[in-house]
Amino acid sequence: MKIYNMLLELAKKRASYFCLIDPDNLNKKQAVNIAKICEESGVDGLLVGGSFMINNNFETNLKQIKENVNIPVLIFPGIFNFVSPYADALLLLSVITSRNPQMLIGEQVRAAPLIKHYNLEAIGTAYMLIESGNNTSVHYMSGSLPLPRSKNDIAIAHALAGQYLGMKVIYLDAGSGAKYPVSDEMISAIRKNVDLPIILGGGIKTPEVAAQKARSGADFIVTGNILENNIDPKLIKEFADAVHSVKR
Ligand code: 1GP
Repeated sequence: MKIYNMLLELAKKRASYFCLIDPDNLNKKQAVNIAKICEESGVDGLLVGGSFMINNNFETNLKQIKENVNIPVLIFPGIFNFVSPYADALLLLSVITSRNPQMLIGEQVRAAPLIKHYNLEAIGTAYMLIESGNNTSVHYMSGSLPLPRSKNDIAIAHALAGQYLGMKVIYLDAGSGAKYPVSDEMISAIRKNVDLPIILGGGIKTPEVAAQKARSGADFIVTGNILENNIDPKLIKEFADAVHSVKR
């Protein structure tokens, strides 16, 4: 559990900033360029994946990214066709807010033998999909009804269930391109009740909001969309600095 232990150590000191790279629309050169800019701008780690792939370039881009950066590279699988040895670890997501058995356990069963074959570190992740004001790809592709954004009590119960089931991290996601990120109130309600590290993503558009979510109790802030269209190294650095300013 090398990467998981590293995440725990990071979370003890300060909030961390991860970038999500969706490799689908990138060629090898673009994927490497984005990954390097992230590393040089202070990003703590990369998630690679997406909820939908049209181009068959996941593994090629992942391998290129892994070979060109030193920060941890984690697979963030939408569906578990995306198991590959070219990563430091894989977030083994179960969409615990879903009642779709394929997303709760079916995909993971398909992935497990390959994870073993590659001796890949799998980090059991209680993935919670939160209503976000619009219908995002992950809502649609996972066939899951998101958890209502104002129902903190239901969110706490799900996060606790994830913890008691032995999962290693909570991932609170409003979905890529979310209109509204997960609320500060929901993050702090979960933080007060659950000991696991919290990863938070979806709809984070400014460094200020990223820092606010970290202050509310999220340990790892993830952004994806801000990397698309004209990646701005200065903005990435502002995100990293804002998130890193939140100490524990
Ligand atoms: C990762 O879904 C997020 O969990 C990424 O969201 O693309 O909206 O930043 P954005």
